[in-house]
Amino acid sequence: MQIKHFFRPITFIVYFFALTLTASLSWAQFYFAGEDGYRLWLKYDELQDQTRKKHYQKQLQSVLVEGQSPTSEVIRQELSYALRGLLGKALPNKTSIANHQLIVGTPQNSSLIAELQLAELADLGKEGYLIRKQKVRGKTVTVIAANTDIGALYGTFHFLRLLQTQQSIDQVSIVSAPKMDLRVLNHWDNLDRHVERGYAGQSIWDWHKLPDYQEQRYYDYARANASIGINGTVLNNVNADPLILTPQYLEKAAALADIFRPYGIKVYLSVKFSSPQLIGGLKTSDPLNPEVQRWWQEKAKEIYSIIPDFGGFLVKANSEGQPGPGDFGRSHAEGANMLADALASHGGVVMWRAFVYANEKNEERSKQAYSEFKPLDGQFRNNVLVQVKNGPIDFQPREPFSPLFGAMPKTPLMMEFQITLEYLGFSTHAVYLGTLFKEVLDSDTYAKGAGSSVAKVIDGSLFNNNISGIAGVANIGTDRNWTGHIILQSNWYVFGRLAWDHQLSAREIADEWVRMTLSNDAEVVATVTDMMMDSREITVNYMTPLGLHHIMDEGHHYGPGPWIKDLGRDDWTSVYYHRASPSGIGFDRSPSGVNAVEQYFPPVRDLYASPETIPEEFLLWFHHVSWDYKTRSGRTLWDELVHRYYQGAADVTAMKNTWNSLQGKIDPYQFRQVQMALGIQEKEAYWWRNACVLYFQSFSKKPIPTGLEKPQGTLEEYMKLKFPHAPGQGK
Ligand code: BDP
Repeated sequence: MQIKHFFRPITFIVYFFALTLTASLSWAQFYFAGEDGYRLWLKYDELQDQTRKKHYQKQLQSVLVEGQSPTSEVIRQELSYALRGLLGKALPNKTSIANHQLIVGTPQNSSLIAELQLAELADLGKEGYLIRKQKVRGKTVTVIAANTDIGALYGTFHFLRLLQTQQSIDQVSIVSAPKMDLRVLNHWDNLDRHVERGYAGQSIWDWHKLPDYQEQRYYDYARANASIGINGTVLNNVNADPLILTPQYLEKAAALADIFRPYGIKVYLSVKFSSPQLIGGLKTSDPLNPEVQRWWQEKAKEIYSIIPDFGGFLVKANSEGQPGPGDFGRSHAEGANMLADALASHGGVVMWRAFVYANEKNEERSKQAYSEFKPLDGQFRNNVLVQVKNGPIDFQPREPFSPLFGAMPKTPLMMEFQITLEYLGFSTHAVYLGTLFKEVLDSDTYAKGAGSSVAKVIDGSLFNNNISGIAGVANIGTDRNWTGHIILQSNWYVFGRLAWDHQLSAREIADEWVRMTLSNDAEVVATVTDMMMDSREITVNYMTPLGLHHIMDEGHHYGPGPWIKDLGRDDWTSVYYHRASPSGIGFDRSPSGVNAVEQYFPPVRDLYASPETIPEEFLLWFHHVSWDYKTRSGRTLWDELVHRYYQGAADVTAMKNTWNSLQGKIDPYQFRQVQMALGIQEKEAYWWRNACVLYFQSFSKKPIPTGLEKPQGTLEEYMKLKFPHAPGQGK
């Protein structure tokens, strides 16, 4: 574990000269040492509250971690590292059993825990744990017990979280098990280390130096994931390079799998459907061709011979130019099943993506995934999960939930969220996604009547599926702070926490994260948590209020581009989605238009069908309304739209000021990083506001509502801006 960036003599010399020569330079520009963000939420700095620290010290004078497995060793290391940090002193190495105050283990590796005959363990599965005060041989101790070493590791991290967030451990009694089986990060990382839609540096996988060079970062990545219950990682981009399946790269993937195994993390790979042709020398990749099937079976055998616990494949097929079974006249089910058969005997799964749309289909884009996949329900092998993006288009700042959730009862549907902020400001906009994730997970599909939430669909409880899962497109890169922005570390964090337990609230997770990452100071916690809770709605307001969507600039998706038109495909343009005209704005997906609402169950379908009953945040997603349409605030649509854009931008200024009020209460280096990013976010929020309002005004021909300043700049100026080297572009 690397702790801080160290004082370097050269920095000192440069600083000294700078200071003497330039009297006007402010101290605040330089930080010799400070929290650079590398340690994420696992900082374990010494507790400042002395009473609490002493209290913990008394209860943790001696710790026993049972077991000899690599995972037990990880638990031992983490506990000793964390307690040394938090409590400010090393634990004694050995004490007699009678003196232990914390015992971690399983009935298999600990006779002390076996003796307790903990009945609750029966319901906790392979990953659950319990933490509680318990009499052991006549003495009350804290016990962290699980059925497996991995469960004990998760329990340990939970226990440490209690200390990090300064909760009482006097009467601790916790029983916890994950609600979903597969809790997976999807890295859109290419083998040349470019990260598609990545805004935090390069890929953390140094493929060139693997398998021999094993970076410290790989271990810290595993620790961070284990601490929030993430148990799988797809190493490479869904737009997959077929080379990933060659022996050269499999050996590298195996090295990572070896590092991750003690942390309970399985490795998965994205595969290109045409691999049999591209690297196997076959003439076809037709899933019904026996030679193709044999090729995949041999490939699976080869993978499992070096990665015995390999998780399986993630597949993007017949989507955005990727090859797939459709190229051979076969269905998605036939393609997925062929791969599933190759993996089944080894225990692997296929995560088959439902993100498909094709120009030739002549069907409105938002409807296509449903039309293509719903008829296949019941045709997939039982080790296939269909991975569905949260909304029917593409990770927009706000989308209604995808109508596929609830529509395929016989198929385990896996959620795909995007943690990286491709459409919400890259890595310079502070947008906490906890509220977005919760909004989707809590949406009621009504598939089996009221109470059929999306969360219940994907955790498998609504339809009793045999397996369940959730994926998040990672926002991780080589930036020292991992995610390009301190606040955006919280999105990795909240994804893991909700994957474990979707009933937690976005606020309590934000609160936890702030305490562990920034400070336990009451003012910091309250202020930053509030800021985070509001942040996504603010971004929706300055980017895509009232149900607008897909109006960003083309290709790189950076900044506003409502004017984008005339691309290779209509459904890549902005004008296709907002349909602004002199008479009004919005996409008529109601029964009088393309009727996308028919894909939802009643009463959602009926609610969405009319502008009068639809929740206003989806108004322009489903309806084309006139500029004079009366919104619920009493304002006309035009006035409301402009107000929202203005409100969003003004709220970023307010957020920046709020952050500034915390100076001195947060580590200066962390503070400054966020402060600088907020400065960029503010500029860009006004850019979005001005560009969009001016553009839509060219249709509405209406004045800026009284009381609001005129937008700065001209539409022409905004339209001329070009960013050929914006980061994260697809290749
Ligand atoms: C889009 C991204 C593109 C991805 C695609 C996908 O712009 O880079 O390849 O999603 O999910 O949003 O496959």
